[in-house]
Formats: sequence, C-alpha cells, structure tokens
Amino acid sequence: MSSESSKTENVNKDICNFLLELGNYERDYNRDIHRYNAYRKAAASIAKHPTRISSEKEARQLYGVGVKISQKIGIFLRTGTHPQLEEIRKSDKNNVIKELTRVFGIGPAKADILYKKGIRSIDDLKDHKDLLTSHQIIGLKYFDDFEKRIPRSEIKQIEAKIRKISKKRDNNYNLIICGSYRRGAETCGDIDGLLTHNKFTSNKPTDKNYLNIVIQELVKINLITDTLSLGFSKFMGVCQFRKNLPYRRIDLRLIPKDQYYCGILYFTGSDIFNQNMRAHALEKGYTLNEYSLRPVSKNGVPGKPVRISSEKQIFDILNYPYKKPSERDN
Ligand code: 8DG
Ligand code: CA
Ligand code: CA
Repeated sequence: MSSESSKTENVNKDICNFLLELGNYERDYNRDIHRYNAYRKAAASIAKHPTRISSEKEARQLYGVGVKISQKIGIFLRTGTHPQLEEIRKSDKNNVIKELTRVFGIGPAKADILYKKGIRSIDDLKDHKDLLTSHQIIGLKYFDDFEKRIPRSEIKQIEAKIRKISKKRDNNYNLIICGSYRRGAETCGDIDGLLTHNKFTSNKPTDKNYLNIVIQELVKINLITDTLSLGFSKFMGVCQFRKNLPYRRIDLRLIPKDQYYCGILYFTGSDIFNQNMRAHALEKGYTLNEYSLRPVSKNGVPGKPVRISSEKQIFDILNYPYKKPSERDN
C-alpha cells in the first residue's frame, strides 16, 4: 500500500519487500496481527529512509525497527535472503492462501477453509463458486480489475461526478475522498468517499436514508455497478467510470456533520499513522476514534466528545505535531 504511494524513490525497497513478506505470512498463516503490524511499521519507516541501509546496527536505529527485526535485516543484507523466508516460499499451503486471499472478500480464515476443501488456485475457485458468498463471487468476477491500481486522475473524475450528482439531488450533500487519494498518492487501491449532509448530526436521529438516496442516483447513471453491502452509514461496492475502464472498488460512508473531522482524520490514514496517533492520544489522556475525541477520566471512563472545528485542532489538543495528509505515511 505505502510503497506505491511514496513520492521519492525507495533505495531500500528490497528490505521493505522482505519485511512485508514476513509480515504477510504472520497475518495470513499465523493470524498474528501484532507481528504483522510490527513488520509493517518497520517497513514503512525504512521506506522513508533516504539512504541505503547497510547494517543491522543502522537498521536498529530507525523508528519502529526493533531488535529482532533488525537482526533479520542483518541476515538479509549478508545473505540476500533469510531461512524463514525460504521456509515460507516452500510451503504449499502458504502459497495457496496467498493466492486465494488476492480475491477481494476472501480473508485468511476463509482461504484456510477453501484449502482444506481442496481448492488450490483461482481457477479451482471458478469451478466451485458454490463455496463462496455473493460478496466473494463479485471479488472473483472482478479479480483482474481489482488488482489494478486506480490512477489519481480517474478518482478525481469519479469524485467530481459523485459530488455533482449528490448536490443536484440535494445541495446539502458534501463529499470528500479520503484514503491514499487524500494523502496524495498517484495511484490508489480503492476509493474511500465520505459523505455528509448539512442537516444530519449525531444528536438528531433520522429515518431519512441519506446514503441510500445518493447510492440510488449513482446506480441510475451506471456509475455504481454492484453492491457488496449497504447499511445506513456504510456502502461497499463496485463502480466503473466509463465503459472499457476497469471496475473499481468503492466505499462510501455517511458521517454526521459533528463527527466530520474525526472521520476524515481516520479515513485518510494511513492505518499505521492512525495507530501511532491513537497511542499518543491515550498517553495524553484522550481516546480518539473515527467518531470522536474524548478525554478519559482517571478511572478510565471516556467523557463527552470534544467539539472539533478543524482537523488541525485534533493535533493541537493532543499536542501532536501537525502533519499534512501527504505526510501521514506513519
Ligand atoms: P490503498 O487503498 O491505496 O491501498 O490505501 P489506503 O487508502 O490507505 O487503505 P484502505 O485500506 O483503503 O483504508 C482507508 C483508510 O481507512 C486507511 O488509510 C486508514 C483507515 N483504516 C484504519 N484501519 C483500517 C482497517 O483496519 N481497515 C480499513 N479498511 N481501513 C482502515 O485506520
Ligand atoms: Ca483506499
Ligand atoms: Ca478502502
């Protein structure tokens, strides 16, 4: 995710890929999300390092790189590989799980079930759609397209279109695209849109289906082609900007106006950046999530949400150095 979006050339790309491969293995095979995060954090930090790392010691000095990971980097630098990596690459089950989890909607647990049922490849899956949910069948249908990165220019056009259609329906709608797009990436994995409506706030319950209204309009003009899921505040689906262009994964969320800034902060990411900022918030006696920033009392009970009027204000309250979206890789 972050290697594609980095703006300067990464002279330590081989080391990052090595760590990400070990990390993915921990996530997909051992379901160890902590180890996975540790590898990702180290890789993100190394990706930003401007010069070539030449030793274990040098790696150890970087933020987010612990003793064990730096030792592995030392071995990788000396030998060009690592015994653990060789093991992973030899394992048939791991390779199958790696292939099956490339289908959107198939996670490691499902891949494991499919493996046990004898599925060994994407082609096998095509003959056994009965083992898949409707969600996963869509993932399989658009398998090739979903692997393609989305050029920034295309998202920009999709953004303009959704904005125009929703505003035409009701001028109180506002749209912002977050995720890697807002961080300035030249290509993105999917589209993460946040929708607000001037009359929709968290303290005023409503039975008006603000999100569904927009989705229906987008279906009408054939921009949205498939729906994976649609609830009151969250849509997941597929869109196509123009015939002959690839089908793209799109998520749209409706957020109450009063939760707008915590929402865009969260959905802009990166996820590593969010984790770090949330950990910092806790140290400062606050709890931060996609909805709100709340002070935590001494006995651990979160208080009322702070009224927020800009994204920067969240940083200021937490005494956390402000980072522009393009600087939020970790
Ligand atoms: P990409 O799509 O170009 O690969 O990168 P991305 O836009 O950064 O990733 P994403 O998976 O689409 O997630 C969008 C944002 O949502 C992400 O930047 C930060 C936030 N987010 C978290 N944790 C998680 C999580 O566990 N899953 C997802 N989907 N998003 C998360 O902070
Ligand atoms: Ca995204
Ligand atoms: Ca997304």
